[in-house]
Amino acid sequence: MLSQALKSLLRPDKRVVVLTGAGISTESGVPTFRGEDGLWKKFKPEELATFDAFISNPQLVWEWYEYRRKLISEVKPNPAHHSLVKMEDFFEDFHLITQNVDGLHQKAGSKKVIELHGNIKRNKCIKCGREFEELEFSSKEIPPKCTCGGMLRPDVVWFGEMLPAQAINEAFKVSSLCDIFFSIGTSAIVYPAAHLPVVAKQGGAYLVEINIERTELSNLADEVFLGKAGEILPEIAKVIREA
Ligand code: BV8
Ligand code: ZN
Repeated sequence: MLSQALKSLLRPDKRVVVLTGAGISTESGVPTFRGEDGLWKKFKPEELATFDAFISNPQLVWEWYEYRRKLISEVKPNPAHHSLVKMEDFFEDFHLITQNVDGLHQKAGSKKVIELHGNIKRNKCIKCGREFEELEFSSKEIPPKCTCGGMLRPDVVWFGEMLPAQAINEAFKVSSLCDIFFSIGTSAIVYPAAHLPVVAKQGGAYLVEINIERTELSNLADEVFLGKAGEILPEIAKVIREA
């Protein structure tokens, strides 16, 4: 099911970049942002995942993240995440960029992960910026307060907020230089992440998309695999092992 063109590129010396989105975690049981089982149907993520929503209703937004953190703490990586660990070991120059905040790539054993949108496990103070990995104290208040008195928020990138500069700069750099770019389980509509495959293509990369449906990116891709990441990636990892 892989084209000869892609098979001939799957060599250790090729520079590979992978971009993942919520679709790679669905088979672990994490609902996507926009699918029919999208998070919290009554709200659009764009309405809840914003600083304004948090300031106008900190309890609601904090509870939403607590609900998601609990859900994520109970799920485990799926074959798609594990295949990417094998690919990281196979290619000398491999970068994994994720839009996800669920930490499942790290849980699966991926060593180098560029987290564009932060990590749902981490919190930070909106006043002094101090970061708190897991909640180091069980404060009764919702949301909890920092030692400086400031309110804590999830350390994720909300809509309208800048992405961590180091992460997005590195992501653009490696995407512009790679030989193969895999866009996996993302609807490719959230910017600036959605621009990365375009930059890769402009840099001469072979663009591969893996998704259960076609997206805005499909027409630009050199190869589109329509199907589940948890089934397709192990196939690709198998071809690599036999290479
Ligand atoms: C920025 C963290 C500006 C939070 C996330 C108007 C007003 C304000 C901003 C904008 C605007 N118009 C445009 C923007 C920019 C905005 C944007 O792009 N909006 C979109 C909606 C148009 N972007 C931003 O605001 C970004 N910041 O631009 O800053 C700025 C500029 C200068 C100076 C100051 C500021 C910040 C974006 C980051 C937002 N945070 N997450 C949280 O998680 O709570 S984004 C959120 O969406 C998640 O990270 C998610 O990963 C991401 C992208 O969605 P996907 O991952 O693609 O998930 P989705 O559900 O959409 O798709 C899943 C896909 O998987 C589907 O295609 C499905 O078919 C597929 N799938 C399902 N199952 C499988 C599968 N594929 C394979 N196998 C399966 N089994
Ligand atoms: Zn503080």
